[in-house]
Amino acid sequence: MKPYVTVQQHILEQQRKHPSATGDFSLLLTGITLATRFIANEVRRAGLKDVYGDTGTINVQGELVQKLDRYADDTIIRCLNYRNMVSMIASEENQEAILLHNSLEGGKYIVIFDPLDGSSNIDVNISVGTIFSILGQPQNQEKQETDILQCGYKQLAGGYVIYGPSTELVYTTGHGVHIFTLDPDIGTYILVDEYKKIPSKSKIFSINEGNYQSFPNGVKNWLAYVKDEKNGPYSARYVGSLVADFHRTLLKGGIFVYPPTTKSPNGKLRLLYEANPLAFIAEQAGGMASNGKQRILDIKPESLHQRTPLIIGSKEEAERVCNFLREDSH
Ligand code: AHM
Ligand code: MG
Repeated sequence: MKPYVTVQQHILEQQRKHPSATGDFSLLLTGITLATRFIANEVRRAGLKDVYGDTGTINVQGELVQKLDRYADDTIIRCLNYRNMVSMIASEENQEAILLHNSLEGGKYIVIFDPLDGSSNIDVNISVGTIFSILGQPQNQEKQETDILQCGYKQLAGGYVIYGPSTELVYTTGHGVHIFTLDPDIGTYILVDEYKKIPSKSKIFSINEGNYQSFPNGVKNWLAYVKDEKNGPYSARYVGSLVADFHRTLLKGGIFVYPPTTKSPNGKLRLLYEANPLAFIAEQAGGMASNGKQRILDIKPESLHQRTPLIIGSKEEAERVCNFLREDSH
């Protein structure tokens, strides 16, 4: 019989592979999993908010009904502000990074996250997610917001939680990609898949074609390729929740593309808390992530909320999109 393994056990096991580890890192990841259990619980009740909220402002506990992204953001911050482990937190919800611990000893880690990705989908009961990226805090210097601007390849961990029909946690610390499902009755994430690999090719493409007119020619040419009978048939799948589109891509293979558009000339998705952690997972799963010109994990960030085009998924499919983009730029 397959043993049951909880996410805490798994993280401790991973940590044993690093003899110098102090346990802080495991504690930090435990803080993140705790936050996502709170958020999963709240997301599950999202449809009831208006019913219990009367005017839409007060919930059954007599508290102000918060927008779910604000709730998710506050919850993650509360769950991470423990034992001086985290120096700085940054998220999509806050313009500036939040400095938690400025002492030289405390604060070994920086955590960057998208608290509730795809939150515009909540109203229509479609999966949303939390994405997180963990970086090391440069030591022996005054901590400053620019410490966050590290290339993605320096991430210590990256992961996400998808709040779908079940709540699933996917993470990597650079030793493979591991997937857990939350058992809502016992409130614990249980390991369901270790060392997950993306199928190297798969005929699924995922892109918001409503923006077709403003795509670069390379993307238009690639779309012509996937729709050409002799190369297919390809299936089109697009949720509009990055975590959901990526999770499908991880499990079934295929390619997700968010190119530059007239409205978002640098792409729409954020480098530090959307593209980087997912790129780390994609690469660890044998896939690929690029902005069309370079590896996502090699991009040197210049600002916290910087955007990037994103081509992510099965290696063969991602390379094909990049080749079409390259051909067009000649
Ligand atoms: P948000 O940060 O405003 O929620 O936008 C991010 C979301 C992603 O989850 C998703 O991949 C993308 O926006 C969808 O964008 P579009 O509606 O332009 O297709
Ligand atoms: Mg988002």
